[in-house]
Amino acid sequence: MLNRRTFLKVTATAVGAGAVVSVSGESAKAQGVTLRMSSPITPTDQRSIALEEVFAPAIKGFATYQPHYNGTLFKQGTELEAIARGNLEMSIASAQELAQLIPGWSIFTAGYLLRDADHQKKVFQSNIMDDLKKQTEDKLGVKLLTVMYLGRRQINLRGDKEIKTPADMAGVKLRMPNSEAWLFLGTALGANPVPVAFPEVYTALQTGAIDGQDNPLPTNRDSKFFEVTKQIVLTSHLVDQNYIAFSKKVWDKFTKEQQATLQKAADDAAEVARQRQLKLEDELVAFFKEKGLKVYTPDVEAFRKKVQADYLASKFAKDWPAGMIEKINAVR
Ligand code: KDO
Repeated sequence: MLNRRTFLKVTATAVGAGAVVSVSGESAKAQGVTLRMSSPITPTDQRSIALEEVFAPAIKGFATYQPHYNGTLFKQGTELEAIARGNLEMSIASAQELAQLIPGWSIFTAGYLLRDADHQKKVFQSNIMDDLKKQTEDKLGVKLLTVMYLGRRQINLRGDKEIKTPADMAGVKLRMPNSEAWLFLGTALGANPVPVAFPEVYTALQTGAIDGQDNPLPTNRDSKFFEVTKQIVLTSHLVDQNYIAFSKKVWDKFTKEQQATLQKAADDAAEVARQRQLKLEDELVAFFKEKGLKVYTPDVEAFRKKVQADYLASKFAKDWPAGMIEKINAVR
C-alpha cells in the first residue's frame, strides 16, 4: 500500500532514473500514444461506457485509449503510484486515494459535504481546488482532468434489521475500500469497517465475510450486489466522485491543440456519464424493490449529525485549510 513515506522513495527513484514514460516522439509531436487506463471499474459502469463512446473517438487522431477494468492491470488503490512511477498513463482516482499522498485531499472524503452532482462539478471547476490540483501535479506528476460523478453512496446490507440511526449500525461489518479515509467513513457511519477491494465485494457478500457494503445505486445494480443483499438504506452519506487522473509527463508530450482535445473529451465523457448516473439513481429504487429488497430512508439527519461531527473532530480535519469548508458550502 502506498503511503507518503513510500511515495517519497518512488519519486526519488523516478527522478534518479530519468523517469521514462511509455510514449514515443518529441514534445509537441506526440503521435500514436497509447493511454492505458487502469481502474477497479467494470466495463458496464456508465463511466466506462462514456469513456469508450465519447473520450476514445475524440482523441483517436493522436492517441489510443486502452482501458483495463476490474483492477486487472493495477490493484485498486495502487494506480496513482503506478502513474507516479511512469508505469501507467491514466486512472479514475478517488479523493480517498489522493489523501493517502496529499493529506489536504481528505476534505473531499468527508461525508455530507458536497450537496449533489451539480455542486460537485462546480466545486471542481472553481478555484477552491487549485492548490490541491497543483500539489498533485508537482508531487505526484498526476494531472486531474475532470470530475466524474459516481453517485450518492447508500448502505446495502445482507441482514433485514431496520436501520434508523448510526446506533443501529453497531457491530455491522461494513465493507469499505482499503484506505484510511474510506475506513474512517465506515466508522463515522457507526459500523465496523472491513477493507475489501471492489472486485471482491460480491463474493464477500455472498459468503457472509461482510454484512454489507456502501455504493451508489447504479454501482449496486451494475455489480449485482442486490442479488446477495436484502436491503438498501438511503443514507446518501457521500456524493461520491472520482477524478480522471492523467500522467503529467505524458500530458506534456502533447501539443496545445491535442491537450485541448483531450481536456474536452474528458469533460464531455464525464458529462454524459453524470447525466446517465443521475437518471439511473432516479429509476433504480423501483428496480430494487421489484427484486424484493427493502429500500427506505432512515433518519438522515441523525447520520448527517454524527458523520459531520466525527469528521470535524478527526485528525483529517487538521489538514484542511482554514475557511475551505465555508468556501465549498458557498459554491452555488
Ligand atoms: C468502491 O470500491 O466501493 C468504489 O465505489 C470506490 C470508488 O472510489 C471507485 O474506485 C469505484 O469503487 C470504482 O470505480 C468501481 O465502481
